Order: sequence, then C-alpha cells, then structure tokens
Amino acid sequence: MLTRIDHIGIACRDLDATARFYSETYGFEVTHEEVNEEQGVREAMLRINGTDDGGASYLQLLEPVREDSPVARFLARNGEGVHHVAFGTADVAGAAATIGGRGVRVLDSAPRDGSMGSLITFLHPKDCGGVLTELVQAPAPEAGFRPGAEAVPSGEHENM
Ligand code: CMX
Ligand code: CO
Repeated sequence: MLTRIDHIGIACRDLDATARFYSETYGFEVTHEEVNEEQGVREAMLRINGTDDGGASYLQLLEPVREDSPVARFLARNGEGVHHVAFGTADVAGAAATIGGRGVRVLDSAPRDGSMGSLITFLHPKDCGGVLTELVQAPAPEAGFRPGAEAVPSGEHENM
C-alpha cells in the first residue's frame, strides 16, 4: 500500500539559504520549486534518488508564505527542523481510506494538489506518534510532470 519514502518535509525561514546549505554540504540540488498557495508554502524539492517503482525520494524544503499557515505556526512553536514524513503510494485515496479505518484521523476529506502534479493527504500527528504524516501519489509517468524523476545513472551524484 505504501511503497517508499517520497520525501521528508523540512520547515525553514529562508528557502534559498537552506537550499544552499544542502547543496554546499551534501551536494543535493534543487530539482523543482513552486508556491502552493493552498498549503501556504514556497517549496523546493531536492531529489535524492530514484526508486525501482518509478518514483523518487526528495527533501522538501518549506518556507511559509503567510502567517496563518501550518508551517508558519510550526516555526513559531518549534523553530526550523523536520516538519513531516511523506510515504509514496499508487493510490492516495485508497490508502487514506484504509488508514482512516484503522482509527487515524485523515486531515483532508479528499486528496489535494501537492508538488509536481502529485496528489496528497495528511494524517494527524497526534494519531501517528507525534509525526505529521503525508501520503503522496505521484502522477502517472506518462503525465511527465515530475522534473528530475527519471532514473539518474549511478555515480552522477557526488553525494556522500
Ligand atoms: N509535527 C508534529 N506535531 C505537530 C506538527 C507537526 N508538523 N504541527 C503541529 N503539531 C502538534 C502541535 O505540537 C500541537 O500539539 P500540542 O497540542 O500537544 O501542543 C498540535 O499538533 C496542534 O498544534 P497547532 O499549532 O494548533 O497546529 P495547527 O493548527 O497547525 O494544526 C495540523 C496541526 C497538523 C492539523 C496542521 O498543521 C495541518 O493541517 N497540517 C497539514 C498541512 C501541512 O502541514 N501543510 C504544509 C506542508 C505542505 C506539503 O507538504 O506539501
Ligand atoms: Co510534503
């Protein structure tokens, strides 16, 4: 049902400076940037690796674009750091229904738009051992809307 780690979401105050840290320190590069008004964030996706189901794993850097957003509230409370964990699935609505049936609160009544054409839904952190959890359905490969999601030949990254 859940087949991979899609991304780790990291709350930050300065997206460009944080992206620079990941690039200069680890060699991870931003493969995509967008503003998601509904979620109240400007975000950068740094692709870490491809996976054998055709998906990929990313770091997602999140900078709030308004004060009444979840990430702005998180920063005010906790400061910068890990904000959520996201698992990949081929069927986000089905996975949310199954997990909801196991007593975990699903925060969205229907999947919403996520990064790069994905569909996402969130699970309440209080029902997940304190971890805000996101489910992500990548767009079908033929939709061709996941920049950098194609396989990277081994050795291309200079990551440690
Ligand atoms: N991880 C773990 N716990 C969290 C949390 C997080 N990221 N955010 C809030 N909480 C906890 C708080 O610590 C607080 O706990 P206590 O009651 O014990 O003090 C509780 O949840 C409520 O906190 P709050 O400040 O009132 O939180 P919000 O009003 O922001 O509501 C939540 C929390 C999870 C329902 C809300 O953040 C939400 O709907 N998140 C989903 C959407 C989202 O995070 N979007 C940004 C990312 C977009 C993307 O990934 O694409
Ligand atoms: Co996310």
